[in-house]
Amino acid sequence: MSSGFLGRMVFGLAVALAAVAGRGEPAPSPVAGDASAGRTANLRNSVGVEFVLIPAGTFRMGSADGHDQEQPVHEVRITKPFYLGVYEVTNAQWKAVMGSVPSQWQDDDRPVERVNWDDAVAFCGRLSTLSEEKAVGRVYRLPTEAEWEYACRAGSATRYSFGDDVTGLERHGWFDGNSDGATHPVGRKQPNAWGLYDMHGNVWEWCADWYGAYSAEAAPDSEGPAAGSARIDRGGSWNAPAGYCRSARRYRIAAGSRSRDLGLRVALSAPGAQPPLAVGP
Ligand SMILES: [Ca+2]
Repeated sequence: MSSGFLGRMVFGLAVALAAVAGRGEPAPSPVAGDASAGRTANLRNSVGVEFVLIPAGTFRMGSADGHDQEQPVHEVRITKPFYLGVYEVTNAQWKAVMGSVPSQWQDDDRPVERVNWDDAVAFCGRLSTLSEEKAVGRVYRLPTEAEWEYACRAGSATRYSFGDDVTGLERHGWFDGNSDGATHPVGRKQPNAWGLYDMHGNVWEWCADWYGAYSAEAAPDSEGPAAGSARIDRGGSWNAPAGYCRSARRYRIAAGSRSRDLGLRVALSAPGAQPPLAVGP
């Protein structure tokens, strides 16, 4: 039951600032001396998870014409740059850290799925204890919901990171209109302006927070409510209608849910990320 979208319904920098400017989209205000030097190389860790540095900044979270859960639209400040996975965590990466693959579709380069919130947190924890990661002090975690939407928007204020026109989703993500009923290898569609792939669609992605209603004001670097009864996943999936893949769309879900359309993307606080082990393309 929990393995399908309908089942889930029941519960119902270093970024390329130049590229952002080139698309005519507003860039967030970077932390002085951090992102101002333009694009820096992505970070790639010891199991091949690649990260891009997301600059600090401010954005409008939520959507005035979306679901009630997305309102009120409110300003959120992200005060520190952080690293976010360029791709969803793949089966190969999950296996390298956890030893086996739980997914319905097990190809190395497809996103891992059928992992619940505790599994996702355990992955981050175990990844952080690998000797190569520990040696450089990297502590991995799930992104907060605010970080996730901020990174998905990549400076945009539109329904999707690429604009308001839903027809663009075909080029940017796997959803129920183009997926043929399955996950797809990560990174095959176009990235957003900050170089992140599959933020719209393919698999939903666990966030760190408890689910809670929005308020008109949010504390900087909000981590959501202190307690709750459900977690959050974001971004829609291969099994979701286009509207569920919007940047602001929230999905409230039990922490114990394992679903073949739900995976994760990993975050890393920037101070622990130095020095990079390897330089990406
Ligand atoms: Ca996704």
